[in-house]
Amino acid sequence: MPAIVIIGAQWGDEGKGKATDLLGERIDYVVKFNGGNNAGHTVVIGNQKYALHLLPSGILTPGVTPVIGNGVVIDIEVLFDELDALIARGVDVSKLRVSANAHLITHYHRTLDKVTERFLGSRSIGTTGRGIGPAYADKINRVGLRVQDLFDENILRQKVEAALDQKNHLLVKIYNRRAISADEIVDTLLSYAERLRPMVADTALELYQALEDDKNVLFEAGQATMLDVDHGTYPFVTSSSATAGGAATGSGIGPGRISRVIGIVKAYTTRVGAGPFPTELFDASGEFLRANGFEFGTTTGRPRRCGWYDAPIARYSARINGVTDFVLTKLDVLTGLTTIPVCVAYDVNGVRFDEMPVSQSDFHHAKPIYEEFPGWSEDITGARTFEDLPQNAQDYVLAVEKISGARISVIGVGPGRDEIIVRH
Ligand code: 2SA
Ligand code: GDP
Ligand code: MG
Repeated sequence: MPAIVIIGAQWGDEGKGKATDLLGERIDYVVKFNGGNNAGHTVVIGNQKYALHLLPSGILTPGVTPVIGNGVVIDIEVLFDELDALIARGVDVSKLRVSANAHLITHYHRTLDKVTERFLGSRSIGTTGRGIGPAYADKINRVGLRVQDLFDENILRQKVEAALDQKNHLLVKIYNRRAISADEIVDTLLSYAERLRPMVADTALELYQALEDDKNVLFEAGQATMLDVDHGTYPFVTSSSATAGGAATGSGIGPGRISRVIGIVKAYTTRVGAGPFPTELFDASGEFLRANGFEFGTTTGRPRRCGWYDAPIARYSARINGVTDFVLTKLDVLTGLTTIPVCVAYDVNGVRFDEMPVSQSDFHHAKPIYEEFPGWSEDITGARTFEDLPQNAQDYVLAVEKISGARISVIGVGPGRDEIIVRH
């Protein structure tokens, strides 16, 4: 039975949480496979708003088994806080499974994230400051700590000491900070072990068995294609695999199991943090999108940079991820605009690019080539079929679909759970 992957097709915050929630009732397992508490998924259910960071948003659907896969980096304190907040609101979190192979974010990762960003100055990435990059760097450097290390104090101490050796040198000598004590880190981590123990599992095996038993497994990406460490706008990316391929490596299932890849794409574009963004707006239109779309970071509260829809990015995402269906979110945010520009290609120093340029310097210099579509002023939040939309909104969706590389199966017309149009 199918493994379905949900990915962000732009720079994140496309509304992935809502798409997961939409599929939730048919799903047995929801797996987070990359990133950590840098993610922010907002889900609105009735008059309740939930902001999830480390937990997959499927945790809100009764009966679903949420899984944190090996590809995730876990800040255990944040995990417990998030679980406690959900428990206080009556959400059943007892089924959560956490991979024994997932890596840990500690105090020194958070510290390094912040001091490195400060040190980079004008070249900083604009990270969320949650320790994500340093934790993945340790993983790749083979000095990371894993969930399973919490259950062997000797090993844990050796690993923490090895990891701190170099870091303390850096912190003290280069960044002029105090050294971090291994004992402090070990004691804190050990204090989490007993609460975590019953959740820890061989999640790759459990997911294999679930798929063998014809269960429906949904993989929920954090961040997005353009923030993927391999396929995004490097170095202005996060440090994990946010594309569909990451679902396999970040969870331990075979890639052949994946039968559907759902790309979530906003009807315009946003980005938080630094890096190139060809359709970015610096005028009243950008303010209009930010205010109407409430474009502020779910995790950090930072205002998001806003711009028009970028079709070459959608096509790139469709190709890199093997997108089978797009969910086009936030169409309602465009209501009230007289004309809506859509970027159909780029001009790079006089040369037309129909596809994302492979050279980052070309992408930094890319100027959008726009086609304009007439807008609409009718409130569309009550539309539940495609035909309920005003003609201009229908035409906008069809035009965007034609140039984006996959069919648009669902349209978001408001933040609420039922504010959607299902086409296919
Ligand atoms: P990091 O912290 O190392 O992952 O930052 C590296 C870059 O990745 C971007 N990034 C994000 N972009 C959009 N949304 C994210 N999640 C939160 C949200 C962000 C927030 O849902 O709103 O609250 O600010 C997210 N996480 C990481 C980040 O901006 C850097 O450009
Ligand atoms: P994620 O990171 O992709 O999960 O997205 P975020 O939750 O960070 O940001 C998406 C925001 O858009 C959330 O506040 C959602 O409630 C909201 N949202 C999702 N779909 C729609 C939609 O169709 N219309 C409107 N107006 N808001 C939406
Ligand atoms: Mg988000």
